[in-house]
Amino acid sequence: MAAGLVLEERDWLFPSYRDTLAAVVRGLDPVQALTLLRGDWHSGYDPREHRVAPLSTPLATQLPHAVGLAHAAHLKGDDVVALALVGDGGTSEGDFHEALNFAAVWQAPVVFLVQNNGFAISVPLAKQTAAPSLAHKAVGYGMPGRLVDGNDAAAVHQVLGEAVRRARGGGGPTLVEAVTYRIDAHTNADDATRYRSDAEVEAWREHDPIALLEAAIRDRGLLGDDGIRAVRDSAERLAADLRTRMHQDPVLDPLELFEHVYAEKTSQLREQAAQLRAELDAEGER
Ligand SMILES: Cc1ncc(C[n+]2csc(CCOP(=O)(O)OP(=O)(O)O)c2C)c(N)n1
Repeated sequence: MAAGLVLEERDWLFPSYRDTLAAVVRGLDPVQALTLLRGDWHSGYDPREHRVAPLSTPLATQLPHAVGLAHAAHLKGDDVVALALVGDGGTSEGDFHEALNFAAVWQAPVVFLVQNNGFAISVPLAKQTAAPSLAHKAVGYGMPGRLVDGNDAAAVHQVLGEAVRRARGGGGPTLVEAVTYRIDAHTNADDATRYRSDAEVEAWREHDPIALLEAAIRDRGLLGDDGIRAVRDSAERLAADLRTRMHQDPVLDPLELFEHVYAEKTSQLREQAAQLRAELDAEGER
């Protein structure tokens, strides 16, 4: 969430497939943000409108894209920053290496935020890397690395804010590792009890970021019971509205499949589209 808050309107967010909340904080309708996961469309929104790149299902592919955009902005003299999000598992991809290397060599205005939630599906971090931390990897690329408690929203906001300011001021890229924990299974096809203990999960529940944020807000006297209740109620209303709208089954034109694959359709795509149209017409006549 903090990731979506540190950017200016002109900046760009490059989310992984997981980062729908950061996209919503950038102003996207949650239904648009979740369209990809429903499988209806490659992207449920116009990336240029909100400056949110399409959610990226193949791990880490968004990182070189972010560097390319940031480098281009830098060359054009635009003070645009790109914030690129990735999971701990994504850091093992070649794209991670290429992106960080190019970013540092070009001093591109890009910030990499690794959300280290301990697991890539069933693979724990210890089987993913032998580095002392993921933030340490920054040293080898020649950029600053920052390690932050990912469950402390204010700390994440501060560290990311500094990194974004640094990038905007010409100071180049930063790698931020935010340490957190995946309380639930990866998906409903994943049985997390097969590779971790209940005790481990319970220990992390004590560090629930929402509860910690609520406590910090109360401690500072920013909100009392009524204010907290109002926030909770509005979140429940948003979730209920989202469930209702996600369950509506939109009527989709199968021929949309061929849209936006390329800026201009190739001859093969046009042929395939014509073939599908003929098949659909034949079905309709049956
Ligand atoms: C290139 C690639 N390989 C494998 C997958 C399958 N896959 C989807 S999610 C996932 C784990 C991702 O773990 P991590 O990067 O730590 O992110 P998290 O989902 O935990 O936020 C894998 C292996 C994929 N989407 N892309």
